[in-house]
Amino acid sequence: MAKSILCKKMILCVVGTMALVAMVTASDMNVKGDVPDVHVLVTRDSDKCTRKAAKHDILVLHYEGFFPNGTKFDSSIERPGANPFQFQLGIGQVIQGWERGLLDMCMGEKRKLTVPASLAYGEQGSGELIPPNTDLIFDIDLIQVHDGPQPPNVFKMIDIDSDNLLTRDELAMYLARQSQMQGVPMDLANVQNLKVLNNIFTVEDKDKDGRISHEEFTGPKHEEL
Ligand SMILES: [Ca+2]
Ligand SMILES: [Ca+2]
Repeated sequence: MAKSILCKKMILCVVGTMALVAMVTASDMNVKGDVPDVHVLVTRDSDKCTRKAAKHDILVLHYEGFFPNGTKFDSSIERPGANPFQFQLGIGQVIQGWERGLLDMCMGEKRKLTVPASLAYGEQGSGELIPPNTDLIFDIDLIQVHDGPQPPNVFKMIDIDSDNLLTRDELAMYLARQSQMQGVPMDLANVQNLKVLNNIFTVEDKDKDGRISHEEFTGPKHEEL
């Protein structure tokens, strides 16, 4: 369940490498206080902070998720085997609230994240488990942090003409290539990809000029152009 529950939106999870992540600037990384829109409370300091979680690191952690009324809806500890949850930070594998709220966290540290619905599952919710427009609270126990692989520069892969702007056509072609590689039948891919395309433009084209600039793009793009 961890994977599906933590996918930002099902529609985006389908896209894999097109995962959208928040580019958190250095000024957002004041994790002892409030990261914008995610409230971060350090509930246990690390004894010896040998490593802090950074973008593209693999994080191994235990978590418990609660609704604002205190009802627990998910727990990595209570699952059979109690295996910790593992994912790569900064590539859209988890909700935005985690992407932002776990940055700079030390191995051995515990945090309580209060995530507004907009940085969790938003207006859509997630399946039958998370109702629409639900704020979520997570207790996180960060067990380990490792180096993760450098993700592909998705911006470059989409920007065929290298003008540092993504058009709808470029994104449509990219999504079609992805579907083709995954063997999705073309009819199905066309329908799915149109939804994904619209969704991505709604989120990413912040100035609504019909193109996604390098600055606007929040997926893997590396910092260099
Ligand atoms: Ca372009
Ligand atoms: Ca734009």
